Amino acid sequence: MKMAINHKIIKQALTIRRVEEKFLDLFSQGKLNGTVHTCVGQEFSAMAFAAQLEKRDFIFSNHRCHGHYMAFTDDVRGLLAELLGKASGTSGGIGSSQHLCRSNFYSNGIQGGIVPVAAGYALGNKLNKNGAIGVVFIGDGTLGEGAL
Ligand SMILES: Cc1ncc(C[n+]2csc(CCOP(=O)(O)OP(=O)(O)O)c2C)c(N)n1
Repeated sequence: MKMAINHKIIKQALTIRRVEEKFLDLFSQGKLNGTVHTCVGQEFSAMAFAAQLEKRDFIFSNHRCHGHYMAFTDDVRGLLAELLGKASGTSGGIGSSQHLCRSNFYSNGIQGGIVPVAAGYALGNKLNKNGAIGVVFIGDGTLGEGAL
């Protein structure tokens, strides 16, 4: 089977990798505001999901949310500023790595906590009849935690 190469997706996945590597570097220098969990190796899953979504759709992500955020919002500068604790960051510089909130994207590091929140958000959307799709990202280590 012949597969088309989508250069835009590859470029964005490489951007995600570079940003994550930069975060690891900055963290080891003690320059980040808070902790950092990267999504190195998971860049294409972020791109694959984001490519299927529209602006009205929404994502809830977990502690490894940077790639999902960049893929969905394209807001690399906001993410960089956020982890550096700057007011221009995604969450005003106070949320840091795990608490991103902008343009229908939300993240939280409490394992098992985002699924019921996303379900409530989806219910609100359903009541509004806007037809939005919601995606929740969890890892296998989250199964058995909280409402899961
Ligand atoms: C309620 C809760 N308990 C414990 C933790 C600590 N914790 C952080 S990451 C993690 C494991 C996550 O595993 P997984 O979802 O598979 O993601 P991975 O980090 O392995 O990619 C745990 C238990 C947490 N964040 N929230």
